Amino acid sequence: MVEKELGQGNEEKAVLVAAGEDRQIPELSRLAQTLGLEVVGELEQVRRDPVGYVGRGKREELGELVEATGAGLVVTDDELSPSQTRVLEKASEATVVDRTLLIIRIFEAHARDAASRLEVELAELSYRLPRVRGGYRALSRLGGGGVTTRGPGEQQLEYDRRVIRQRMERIRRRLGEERAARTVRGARLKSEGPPRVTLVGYTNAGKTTILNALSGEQRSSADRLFETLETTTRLVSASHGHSRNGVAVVRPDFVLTDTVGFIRKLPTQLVHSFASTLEASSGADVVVLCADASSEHVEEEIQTVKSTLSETLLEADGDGESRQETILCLNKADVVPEDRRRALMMRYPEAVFMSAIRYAGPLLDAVNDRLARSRVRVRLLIPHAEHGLVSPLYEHAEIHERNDTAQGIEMDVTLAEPQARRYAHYTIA
Ligand SMILES: Nc1nc2c(ncn2[C@@H]2O[C@H](COP(=O)(O)OP(=O)(O)OP(=O)(O)O)[C@@H](O)[C@H]2O)c(=O)[nH]1
Ligand SMILES: [Mg+2]
Repeated sequence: MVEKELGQGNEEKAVLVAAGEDRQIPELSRLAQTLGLEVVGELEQVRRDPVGYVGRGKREELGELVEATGAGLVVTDDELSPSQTRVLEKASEATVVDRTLLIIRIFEAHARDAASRLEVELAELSYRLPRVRGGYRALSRLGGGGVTTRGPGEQQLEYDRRVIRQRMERIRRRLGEERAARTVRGARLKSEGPPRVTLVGYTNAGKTTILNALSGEQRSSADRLFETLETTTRLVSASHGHSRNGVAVVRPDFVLTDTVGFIRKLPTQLVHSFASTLEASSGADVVVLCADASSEHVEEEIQTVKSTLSETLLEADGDGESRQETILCLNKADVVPEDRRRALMMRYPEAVFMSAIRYAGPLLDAVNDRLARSRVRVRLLIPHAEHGLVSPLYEHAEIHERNDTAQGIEMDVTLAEPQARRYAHYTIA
């Protein structure tokens, strides 16, 4: 049997199949729709079947449903083994696309910059590698065409696998170089820059909308899953803020980073696509965990984000800067019914409730509070050789006194605690 590619012929109609206690047909349906598929049927089963994902009886039912609806695609809520895929394709006589391939295709469609495209390609290749059989069309992209027209002999398959591995190796190298460059830029920001705030959260929670609201940017936000596939950093300056009760508040500027959204059952092949998201959150002074308060599964979504972050942050750089603040931001309050809203406020008493499309001020206040709460007054002695460290202080700190001495520039300043930590080397009694 020859595998077909997504989105051909009548392959815009899909039947969804979800098995297992943790199945979520509505989310799978949104994923499918994000890719432009029309969902024409749904089938669920409590238990996953090792042979064909769903049991024999359900598979027969699936075949009938596919025939009745004219669907060309079957989309499953979990990643399948190659043999499960074959069993399901045989039973349904349709192309089977599992959750992993579906998400990879969405990432592919939404990747905008060169790095995200490489990350997605790497994900697709590692998904494909154990599934290579004769006649897989996607290979033609690698070998400049023609690869798939040859026979599916063992030698050919070995050749295909080798081509894939070589390509993966080259992509990994390229991404490694970019990562190194990012680290250098990051280190500079870290020592000199204003405090860093990072937005993380489930896909579609409203992160980009929040970035736009706070920074006056116009990044693309849309009611699609995985709209953002790259991290963006913007300066939020005090002038965008608002004074409380007309009293001018001394506030440091901060840089705000928008990141790639998470999802439950995240395909492991896509870890590279989250590298910069994870770097941005491990390096942040304040992490804002955004959640869609109107989602029926908001608790689980918050938990998914927390556990994905903590699993990966455990391995993050141990430079001792672990005093990270987290703010939970429950967004889309405008579409949350009153009783649900009260329940969530009880459940998350510390959370900031707001609607980013109406007014993101409450979050700005919370961030500024965290940053201001920790403002400290210190005396610094900055050697003349490092006078470049002085000018950031004029931008982000309150200067009480400055004396240029023989040893260096002596300064008495008040600044945000995260920033003070960066100047710890230069503190004097
Ligand atoms: N009703 C309502 N909709 C909102 C609010 N904030 C964002 N949205 C909508 O939610 C959808 C997703 O918003 P995005 O800002 O793209 O979400 P995101 O977290 O960046 O999503 P990804 O980039 O896909 O991870 C868009 O249609 C927004 O207009 C809000 O406060 N209220
Ligand atoms: Mg976004």
